[in-house]
Amino acid sequence: MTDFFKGIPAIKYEGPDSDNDFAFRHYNPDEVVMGKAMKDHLRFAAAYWHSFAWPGGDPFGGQTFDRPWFGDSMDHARLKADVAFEMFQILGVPYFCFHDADVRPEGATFAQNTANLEAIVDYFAEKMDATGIKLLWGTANLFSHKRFMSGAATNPDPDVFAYSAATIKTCMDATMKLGGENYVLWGGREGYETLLNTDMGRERQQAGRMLQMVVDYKHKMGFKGAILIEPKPQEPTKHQYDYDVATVYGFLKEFGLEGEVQMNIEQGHAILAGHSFEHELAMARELGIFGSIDMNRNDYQSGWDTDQFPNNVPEMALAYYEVLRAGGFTTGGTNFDAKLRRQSLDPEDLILAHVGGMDACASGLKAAAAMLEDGKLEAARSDRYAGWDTADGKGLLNSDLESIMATVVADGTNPEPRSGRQERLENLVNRYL
Ligand code: XUL
Ligand code: CO
Repeated sequence: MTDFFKGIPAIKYEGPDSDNDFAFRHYNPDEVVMGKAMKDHLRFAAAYWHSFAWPGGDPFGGQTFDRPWFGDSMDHARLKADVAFEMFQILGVPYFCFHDADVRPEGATFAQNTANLEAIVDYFAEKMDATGIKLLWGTANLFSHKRFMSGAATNPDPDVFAYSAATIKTCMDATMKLGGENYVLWGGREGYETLLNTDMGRERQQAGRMLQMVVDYKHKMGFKGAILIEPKPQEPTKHQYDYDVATVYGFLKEFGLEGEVQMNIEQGHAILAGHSFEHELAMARELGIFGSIDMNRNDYQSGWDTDQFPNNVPEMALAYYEVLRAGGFTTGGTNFDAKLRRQSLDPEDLILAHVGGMDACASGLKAAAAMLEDGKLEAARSDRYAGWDTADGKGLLNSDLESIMATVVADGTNPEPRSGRQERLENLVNRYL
């Protein structure tokens, strides 16, 4: 045991009336919601990078956090792992997620990086065995080091493509070894800063080819988890190729990968793309590529990716409504891709941020389940489209313009506008919150 979280107890469910800050009011892991325990619906994961690797900097100032594991040695990396697993246990999160660069020191060579990663993977394996905590997903950080400044797969320099491919292989191996349930690709620098120096056609081909190689290797190694792409429209690059769910779907189709790759959808990225979170989730569901979520909250004024812990229950209810409509998670889960504010210095801030986020997710889930079980919202939706379920409605889509016109003329078709009932439905949704 380290003493980092000294004095902080394991967090337990105490119900909505509790006035204990270190307790769940809504997240009751074994409580059954729509026939399934809450913990199995939500499948919470803590993100290594924000909680343990981020020093608290912003564009105007550097490190604010003073953590005993900040340093470049393997000893630091092991201490970081010790503290991370202590946090996972205090919170009772069943999963975690990591990038290679979060968990191992940066070596002078590729071989050193690989050796460092393998050593930490062995260390994780012991801790996972001892605690029962599992890996939701692993990923490669192909964006922080300066070698990736002009992209990873999309780099103009083929050596960077090669270095990136090799790094992805080591991270897929690590994920497989730890029994990870998914492997994520977020194209942090797969985009461009200016078209003046960018060969967009070539870069897209490179990105598509890299993804095909990832899928080929997944099958070769017998990885049973899902390959997930995490869309984001901009930041760090001005324009990123994986802009949003619909854009990525077009990309997958082009490279023949639509049956192979699903989406990891992040709240903040949806907002940056000018969408709501529920729009992105619904789009993925309709396209059959829903996978997992990165749960956080984006500031609506700042225009950049603030990665705050989630606390907006009404929005989360609509998000989990779409997750439930998609049939819930299979390999995916709710990963807190969220970081403290840089003034939140204390160990207890880290715990309470997650406690609040987990509680808000649980409230959102319960409201979403109630909406779905009640069925009023779905009944209103079906009613709105009822005409399409009639024989005439169904026949229309198999018809042609000439026959349709003949029918419109013969029947004297003259459609009457009907209310969309938006306010009524908004009022209905608020009743479940
Ligand atoms: C960045 C982001 C990443 C991915 C994993 O905005 O969300 O942390 O989740 O690379
Ligand atoms: Co993310």
